Amino acid sequence: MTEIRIPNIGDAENVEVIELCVVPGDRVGPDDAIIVIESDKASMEVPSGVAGIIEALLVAVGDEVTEGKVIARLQVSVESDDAQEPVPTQTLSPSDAAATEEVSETASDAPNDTASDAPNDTVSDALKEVVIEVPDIGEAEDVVVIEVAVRVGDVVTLDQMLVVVESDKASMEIPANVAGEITAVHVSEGDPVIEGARLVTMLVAEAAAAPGPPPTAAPTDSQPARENVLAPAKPPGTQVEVEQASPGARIYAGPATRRLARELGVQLEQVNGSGSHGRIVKDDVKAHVKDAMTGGSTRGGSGIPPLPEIDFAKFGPIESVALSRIRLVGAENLHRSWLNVPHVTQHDQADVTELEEFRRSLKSEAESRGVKLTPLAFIVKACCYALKAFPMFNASLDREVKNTVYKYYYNIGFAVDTDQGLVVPVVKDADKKGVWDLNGEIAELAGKARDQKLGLDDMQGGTFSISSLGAIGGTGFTPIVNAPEVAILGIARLTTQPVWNGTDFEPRKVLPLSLSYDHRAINGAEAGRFVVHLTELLTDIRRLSL
Ligand code: CAO
Repeated sequence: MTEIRIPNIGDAENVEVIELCVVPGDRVGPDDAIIVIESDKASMEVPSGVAGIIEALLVAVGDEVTEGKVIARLQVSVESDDAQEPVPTQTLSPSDAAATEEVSETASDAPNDTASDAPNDTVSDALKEVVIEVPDIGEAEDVVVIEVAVRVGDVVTLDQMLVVVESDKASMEIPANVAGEITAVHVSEGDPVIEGARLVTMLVAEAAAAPGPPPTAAPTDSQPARENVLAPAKPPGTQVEVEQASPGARIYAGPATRRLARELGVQLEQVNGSGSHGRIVKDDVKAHVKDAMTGGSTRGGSGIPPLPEIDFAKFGPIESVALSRIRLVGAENLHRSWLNVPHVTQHDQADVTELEEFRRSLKSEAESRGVKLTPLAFIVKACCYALKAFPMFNASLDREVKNTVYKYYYNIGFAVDTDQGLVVPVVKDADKKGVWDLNGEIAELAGKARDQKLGLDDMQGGTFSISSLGAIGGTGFTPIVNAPEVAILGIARLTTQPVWNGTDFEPRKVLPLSLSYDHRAINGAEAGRFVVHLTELLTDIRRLSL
């Protein structure tokens, strides 16, 4: 067994985990990503380093990590040629020494580079030329320039991206660590580079060229500071997966994905990312190409006219508040589902008079157990019965929409409204649990959700979802299917209504149900039968014991 640790991530500290790419039991190769971390500038995949089987994942989404942190334990595949101690395959690392060299004290000390066309005679005493070099790139091999973002004559600001280089493992954005004018560009796209290679020469104001904030990896006593080295404002070389700036959009994609996109001539701006934060993975690039080849039959979303940009402040006072991470992720999931799944909602009402009487009769027992017994636990139980009777509701369509994948486990997700947004924890093997256990687990998961303590495992593996607005109100709504599940049950508020029993109107407790389903997987008649069956189960809960 071996441990996978966060490799050298330069000077970045407390970098957030934004994605878990594996679960315990997964078999991984040395290059397979285990997690994705993200600093304020970029995101990066942390690869396994060795082949094996993931035994335990020791971090969760949202955790903050620094170099050396153990993120997973791995059972090394003894039969694998790759079995070895993990090596930090992420080799682009920030330089301890800065990558900017001041090359001239005065105009006469112009850089000895034929590419330089710096007009030396215009260099005043107050100006200096500095060369931006490739920083320490660790053991990275085959590093090439993949983008040159500036031209001679450009005036760049501090932190403006100059050049992007890429190795076989990562891409790295090299920013200007000082403001100034580009007087020479020494590289072109496709050029191989090594540490210290000159990228651009800049003319900068002497004051600006003076060492700024100290390098974040400060030189030690045994490694005295080079006096002619400019301290980078932000250390160039923080291993990054480049967020290419394009108008209005940030693109998250790993080097391998970017390479694939380049090979296939795909513009990443046009690709829908299916990963967290809209991160684009290789499959998205392939799906995009497939879409283009087939006329866009497999995925939706393209060609939708954008909403107009409106300056709301023209009409009155406004405030712009950033969406929480949970809302951002939720918005992404809901939008994806809404665009990909043809939704239909089937409405019905269940007479839950007896169920409610039974639930009330358990009130004192619930109190003695220290719990509140709500209708939801009974509904979860009834759903499991209905799902077993109608397996296509406990299924998913495969990505190609060629097969229905039936699941013979019954994991019921339920929407929880939290301060940060909507989350959907999952009650595992709900069909094997009694109402008390279901009630307890729902309360526990809802509590964890509100305290933001849910782990990834708490939210994975759902086969069917329930969204209950019963405690809030309403007579019905259209929940959005939690794809790749194919159906979701919405619960509105139960009310007492006069129901005709053949001779009289009788007061009955009526629970509104709204089942949204993926019409590709389920037809209307099936949905109607499912809901009728569910209402029968809820109306006569003795059936739940059959
Ligand atoms: N009709 C009438 N009353 C209901 C009811 C219904 N359908 N469902 C629950 N209630 C009652 C409960 O019995 C409880 O009453 P008492 O306090 O008198 O015992 C009260 O409403 C509060 O219930 P609860 O919310 O604490 O518990 P729950 O099991 O019903 O629901 C949970 C738990 C987590 C689903 C809920 O708290 C929640 O977060 N709901 C919001 C889900 C949501 O946002 N959905 C929308 C998703 S789409 O944007």
